[in-house]
This record gives sequence, C-alpha cells and structure tokens, in this order.
Amino acid sequence: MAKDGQPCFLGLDLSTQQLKAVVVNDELETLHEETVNFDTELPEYRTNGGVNIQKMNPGQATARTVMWVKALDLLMDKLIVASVDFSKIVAISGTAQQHGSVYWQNGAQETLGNLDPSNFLHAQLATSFSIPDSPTWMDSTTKSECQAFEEAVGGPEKLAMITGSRVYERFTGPQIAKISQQNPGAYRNTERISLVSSFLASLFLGRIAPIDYSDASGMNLMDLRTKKWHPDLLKLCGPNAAQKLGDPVPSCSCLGMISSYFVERYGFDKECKVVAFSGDNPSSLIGMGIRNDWLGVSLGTSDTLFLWLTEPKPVLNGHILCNPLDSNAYMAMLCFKNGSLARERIRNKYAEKSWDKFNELLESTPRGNFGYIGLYFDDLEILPPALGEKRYNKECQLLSKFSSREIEIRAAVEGQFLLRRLYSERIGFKIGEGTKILATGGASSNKSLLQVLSDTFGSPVYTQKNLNSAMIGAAYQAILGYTREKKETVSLPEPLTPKLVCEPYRDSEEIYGPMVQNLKNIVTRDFE
Ligand code: XUL
Repeated sequence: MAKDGQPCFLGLDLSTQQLKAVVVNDELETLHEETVNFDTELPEYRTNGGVNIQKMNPGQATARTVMWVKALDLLMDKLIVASVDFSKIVAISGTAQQHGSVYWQNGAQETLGNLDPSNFLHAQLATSFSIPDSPTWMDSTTKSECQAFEEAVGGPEKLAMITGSRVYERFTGPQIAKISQQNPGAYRNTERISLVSSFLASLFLGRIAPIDYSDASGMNLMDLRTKKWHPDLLKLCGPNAAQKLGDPVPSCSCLGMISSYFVERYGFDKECKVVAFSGDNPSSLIGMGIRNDWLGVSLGTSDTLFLWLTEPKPVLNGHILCNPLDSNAYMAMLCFKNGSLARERIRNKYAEKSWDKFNELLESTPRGNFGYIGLYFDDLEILPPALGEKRYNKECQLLSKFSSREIEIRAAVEGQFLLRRLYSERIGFKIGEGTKILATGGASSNKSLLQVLSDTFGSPVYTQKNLNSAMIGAAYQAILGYTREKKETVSLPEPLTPKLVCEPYRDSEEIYGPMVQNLKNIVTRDFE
C-alpha cells in the first residue's frame, strides 16, 4: 500500500500476448500488478499467442485493435478489485510492442475527447478504426514495399544511415505504404496513424498522442539525427502521411493531463500526467538500468545486446534507435541468432551433455586459447550472415578441426563473445575504462561463461534479479516525465540493483585485443 501522501505512478505494458499494469511508488517499488491475457481472457477474438494469423497467408499477423481497448477496460476493473486508489497516481506512462500500427477512422479524435464515463471504452470506440485489424510486429507481408523503401534512398546502407535500420517487413513505414496501396479507401478515411504505444497513450489522454522519438525510430521513416520524418520515405506511405502521423516528440515528455473519462469513471486526479509511451525495447533499456557506459547482454536462445551510444554508426542488420532517456544519445540492439542452442550443441558434443563438465573443460584451457577462434553458426546468423562451423588458427587460416575438446569448447565461447564485441564496437559502442556489462537471460547463471564474457570485453560483469524490464521501464518513464515537468530536482530511483559477478583479468586486453582484430579480418574476408 502507498503511504499517505506518497505519490504513485502507473506503468502499462501492451505486449504481444497481454496487457499489464504496475503501480509503483516514487522509489519504484511495486505496489500492485495486474495482467489481462488476450488468448485466455478475451477468447472472442480467437487469438493465438495474442495475434490472428491468416491460414491462407501465414505471413500476416494482426490483432483486432478493439481487443486491446477491451483489454484496458478489463485491466482497469482488475485494478479496482485490487483496491488501487487511482487518486494517488500522479503520472502514467507505458510501453508496447514496437512497429505495430493503429489506424484511427475520421472522427475518432472527436470520439476520444467526448467519451461517456458511464460506459466501457471498447463499446464507444468499436467503430473508430478504419483498419480494424492492426498489423503487429510479427507481420511480414510487405516485401514489395520494402524494396521501394531501400530504392528511395539509394540502398540498404543508406536507409540504415538515415533511419537506424535497413528495411524490415515488420517496420511501420512499409506497413503503412502497403495499406495505402492495397486499401486506398480505408487509408483516405484514416484520420491519424498511431504506433501501438502512442495508441494506448491516446486512450488515457483523450486525444491522439504523438509518437515518441524512440519508438518512431523503429519505423524506417524518421531521420535519426533530425528527428523528423524523411520526406522521400514519407512519400511512399501515401497522401498526407505527415498529417496522419503527426510530429514525433521527445521520449518521456509530458503530453498533458489524463482525460476526463478516467477522472470521472475511476477517480483519477485531473492533474494526473500522461507521459509519452514508448516501445518495449527502449523501455527495457530503461528498466534494465542500462546507462552511459553500460552494455546489456541477454544470453538466451538468441543473444541480444542493448547498448547506449553517444555517436551512432549504423551497421547492416543492427538496429539503432533514439535513446529514450537522452534525446542527444542513441541506443542499439544487436541480435545474434546462435546463442544458447549453439552453446548447448557444443556441450552435448564435447562435454557429455553436462554444464559442469563443459565449465571444467572451459576453465582447463588458457585464456586466448593459443589464438584459436571457433565460429559455430548452426542457424543462419544475422551478424555476420553466415552458416556452418568455421575454425581458425592465430594466423587466421581455416582449419578442419581443433586438437582437443577443451580447445573446441573455449574456441566456441570466445568466438561468440568476440563476435559480440566486434559488432558492438562497429556500431559505435566505446569499450573503455568505465564499461560495465549487465548479463541477463538463462545462461547468465553460468559463472564460467560470464568470466569469458568479462575477459573478452575487458569489463566487469554484473547480474540482477529477473524483472519485467519493459514494464519497470514504463513506470520509470512516468516518474521521470513527472519530475522533469515539475522541474523537481529529486534524485530518481534506479531500477538496477546489480551484483558484481566477475572482473576481467589484468592482461585480458593484451590477449583479446589482437584476437578481435583477427576476427575482424576473418569476418571481412570470409563473410562480407
Ligand atoms: C524489435 C521487435 C520486437 C517487438 C516485440 O524490433 O520487433 O522486439 O518489439 O514486442
């Protein structure tokens, strides 16, 4: 329970499969948490994993927009049952799946501003969407539009330089272009276009909320540096796209006060602020506590890196987004497909299917492994685009095998982490004195692996207890937006309570510096 007079903050998370809410105090401690699962609690929409996949066209993955509205009605009811005192909430923010889009019908803005507090939102907004099924981030039906996006600016590298990513079928720009071409009538009847994050913010705001810079950088539409829609890309989206999208705004900026609907229906304070909602990846960066000098490494089925960048250097197949905490900074996401499954296969082949044995063999070999590097791409890798097993000696010559299983194991682990370091540096991350690594995901419980991660990056490695980082990030956005708006100089709570697990050996850079250089030569020579 919130202490008397203590302000509370509401964070929402509209992810693929569910809508969640968390109420926190100003120390970011959770007071309440509620969830609405789409498949099980809204069965009338027949979703599977939160989306509707077309049998005839399996690339098409949509969700009824009104289902998300109804989920909010249900969630609010659950918060009432949990005795949440809405009058104590001073600010709201949220996070949502990136790239998905919502198409508001002409007149929707008017409807949003005049909602009847005695009735549910979904009943009043049922006909407010010109495209009733929102394309989600899982949709991949925009092949031809994608081609047009890259051609419009002179190729994939150019598009990545401008927008932070080469074109992707799930990205919102090509999705809007497809709708305007295939369904010109509905496009014409579209008053405004939202991302899923700004759509959810709109419901609280009582008017269409602007898109924040961070989520806008997942659209292949915005110029990362100027924070404006790129005119040549905007043109591909259809007539009047600029008006339909509205101008993007800084992340975590205060958008205004909560709508009278929520004040009258739920007893919110009319001064309660709505702070710009963002995408789940930017919010995760916030919630994980990644700040300048920190690198987040999630070790899962695939390994994903979250980086804080001051100067972005886009690479093909990596994503650069505007930083949600600092409009002059950037963040990057790098995804490596061959993570835990590749590590497991090596374990099964060389370490009798035992992690203990794997760790024992790993620790019995010298750091640097005599210069041997192993790259094991069981699945077509993203960074670099490569497939198969490759083994190299310290002269970068290709070998058919290594002489022992210990060498195989260390080569595989060092190869993975050196590759992550190579691409981190390429995209603009500066590994230096103050660099710290936050390891999350299943494999972050393996200390022997983390020691190699620490040595290859020459940086200490920390872990933290698992939390829903996107949702905690959303609550943090609310606190940040609120304090910035009130110009309060309170110290913000930090979501991160990291525990130091490993530190690099002193000579790690002497060993791994030259190996990264070798790997760079190998990647350029063999995979690019
Ligand atoms: C990122 C992406 C996913 C969604 C999931 O590019 O597509 O992480 O944001 O919600």
